[in-house]
Amino acid sequence: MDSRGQERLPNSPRDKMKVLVINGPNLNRLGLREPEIYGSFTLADLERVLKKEGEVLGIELDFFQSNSEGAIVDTIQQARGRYDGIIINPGAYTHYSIAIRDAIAGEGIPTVEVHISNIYKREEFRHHSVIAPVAIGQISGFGIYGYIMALYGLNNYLRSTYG
Ligand code: CA2
Repeated sequence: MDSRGQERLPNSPRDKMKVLVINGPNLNRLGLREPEIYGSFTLADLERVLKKEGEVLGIELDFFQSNSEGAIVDTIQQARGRYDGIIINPGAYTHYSIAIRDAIAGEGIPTVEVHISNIYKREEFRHHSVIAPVAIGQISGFGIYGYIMALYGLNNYLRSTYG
């Protein structure tokens, strides 16, 4: 809903485009542990960098991190009508959360999946994503820069699809 209580339309000229960035379990530890895999940027650093990039593109960004599957599902459900797109790193839920996959598919909000590490170069159990088939695309292996790539990809997708 927008400020006048109207259903929000994707990329509506009425107000600024809004994107929600969701980070799943353990990503609150970014920069604090395993820097050789996930780098030395903290989650707060990532949010600051993305916010700035959003300003360049004219996109307002909100951020959510949770270690709980249910909280992530609730957040995706509540995003309908409020956000034009979602960028999600579902963490380990990537590999088995049918609940998060169903929420993304059910709400129909264009969603980009991001992984900091290259999941295909790691253990075999990380090679499969149950989220990928309901995402518009997946970015994996570019460190936190992958979130910026996702923002640009989503921006282009939304403006060319609805603009
Ligand atoms: O590469 C990614 O972004 C992952 O989504 C990260 C998940 C992992 O389970 C996926 O297979 C790939 C794990 C997130 C753990 O994040 C930490 C960050 C810093 C320190 C410790 C954990």
